[in-house]
Amino acid sequence: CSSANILYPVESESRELRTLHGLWNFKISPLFNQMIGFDEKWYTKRFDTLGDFWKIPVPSSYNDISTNSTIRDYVGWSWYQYEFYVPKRWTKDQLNVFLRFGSVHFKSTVWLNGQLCVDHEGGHLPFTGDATNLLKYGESNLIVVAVNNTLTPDTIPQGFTTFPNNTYKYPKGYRIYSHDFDYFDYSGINRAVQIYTTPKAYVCDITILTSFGNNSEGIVDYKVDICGINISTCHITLLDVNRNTVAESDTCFGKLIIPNVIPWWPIMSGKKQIAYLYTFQVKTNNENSDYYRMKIGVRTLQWTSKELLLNDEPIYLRGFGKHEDFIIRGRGYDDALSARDFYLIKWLGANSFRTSHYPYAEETLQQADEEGILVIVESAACSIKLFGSNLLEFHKRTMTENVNRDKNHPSVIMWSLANEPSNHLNSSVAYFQELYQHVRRLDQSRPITFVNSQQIQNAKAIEFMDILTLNRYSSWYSDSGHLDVIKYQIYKEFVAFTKIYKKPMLFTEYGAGSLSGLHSLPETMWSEDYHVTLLQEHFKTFDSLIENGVPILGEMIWNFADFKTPQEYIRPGLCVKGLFTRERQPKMAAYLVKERFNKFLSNS
Ligand code: GCB
Repeated sequence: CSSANILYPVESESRELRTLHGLWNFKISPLFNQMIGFDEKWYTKRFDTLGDFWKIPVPSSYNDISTNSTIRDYVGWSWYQYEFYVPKRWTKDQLNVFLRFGSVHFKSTVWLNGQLCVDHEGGHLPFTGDATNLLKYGESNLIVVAVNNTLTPDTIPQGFTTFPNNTYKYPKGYRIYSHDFDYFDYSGINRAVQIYTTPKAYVCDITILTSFGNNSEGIVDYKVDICGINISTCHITLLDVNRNTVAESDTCFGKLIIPNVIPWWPIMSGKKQIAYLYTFQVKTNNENSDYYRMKIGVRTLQWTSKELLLNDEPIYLRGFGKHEDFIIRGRGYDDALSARDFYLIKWLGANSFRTSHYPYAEETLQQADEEGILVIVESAACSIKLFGSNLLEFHKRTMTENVNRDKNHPSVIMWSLANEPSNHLNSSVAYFQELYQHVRRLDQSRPITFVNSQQIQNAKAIEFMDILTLNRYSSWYSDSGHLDVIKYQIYKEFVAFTKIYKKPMLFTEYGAGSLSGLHSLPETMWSEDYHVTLLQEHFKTFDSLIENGVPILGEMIWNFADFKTPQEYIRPGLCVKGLFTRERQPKMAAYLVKERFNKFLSNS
């Protein structure tokens, strides 16, 4: 009953959409009886009849909702359950009903009324099941989701479970679970759960590629896939913001020409009209037509050995890495938080961010399209180090899902295959070469990279990428306290990388931790003053790289806001390298960055 149908669900005159949000029933399986839910068929039973259950909101991570540390730190099979009604007027011989999850971390199996509907592996990406024949129309329905957040050496990202033999130190059977990334691995149903209807023949995929012709024409090459029933004609209409038709066609595959096109430009590009979006409207040509609408921007993207060009103009990226992270809800998607973040991004004068270290919610990319913010979409492969063939297959599969999901966003300008993988081993070189080719086949229109932190002699797989990247914590993790070495070290490394590989390089991470309100003169580590001086020293470095014609593509600070980490003694529960606190209030460094980023606008 599963379906690859992944288009963002929308309402239209042919479709109804409902969210299944609220307080769901929640149970966890005991550590040493992990299969109990399957053995006892929890997917057929109401949890309130089984006892020992919690209430957990959806969407939200489950970890920080309750006061119970077992739930906070839970790794294994957890179970969610919800009851909902489906209207009588939905009749299954006339329409399809799909059940869609925006993201469940990590692995999930979904039952509807006791019957298997869909399963999926990989957090941060959506999946859909066909619920048409499983629902009870005009009656109450029971949905049960089993979620397992255990990461292994064969998953993206990787996790490791060991049972130490040392009974002197640990009780018998003690489990130690670890991973190499530093963010808290928030789990559960993190994004929207929706059911929606479509006619029997329905639009199930759209692919758009835009360019410019002569005489200010915009060109939209498109392909619309219809599923369910074989229909070969559609009516396509392209509307401007006033809902006036600017181009039309009667084929599902073709080209639209827009006279006097208004291009999509990123924010702060000095253009009067930024982020202009047209509406691409599809109507299937049959008796019971399906209608689907999607916003698109007309822009081009090219990359050379020196530059990244958007609409033929060089782009310099001013931004940061972020996290989907907030108090209580963890990685649970929240419109209020997302809106606040975009206000802060614009306040800073930034033009870009990287979805470190996993694909972000589709709603975030839609807002980036609307606001003209450029996005590097990163896969969830953070800190991978063992490169087996299972991992490669998994990685390829998630990249396919990711490109399919995000291919039409004008804001998405680059794919990042991974963050800080080991890439010096022969196995990793072959791995990234094959992965690059896979993604290149899926999308020819965007540059592909991974984010490198290795020294030049070890950064071997970076040679196959279109863009060079570098994460460096000069005067923080190395030469702590020595603010005077930053320019000396970073400048040299940039020149060396770009000379050898003859490709432009993006500085993807640098930064310092600071505790909001902690001051020290002269500056010392962890103070806001040190944070500011460290950034200033980097700014001087970037300015001289630009002045001397070294091909630097941009500067991205680590991190936009403080975020939660696992428990450890080197951090107070959070990575505090944020320009903003976790509550989204500015630290001193944010004012400095605002001043610098806004200068780029006055110079453009
Ligand atoms: C890095 C990682 C990032 C960490 C950061 C840090 O290199 O890419 O995920 O949060 O360092 O603060 O340690």
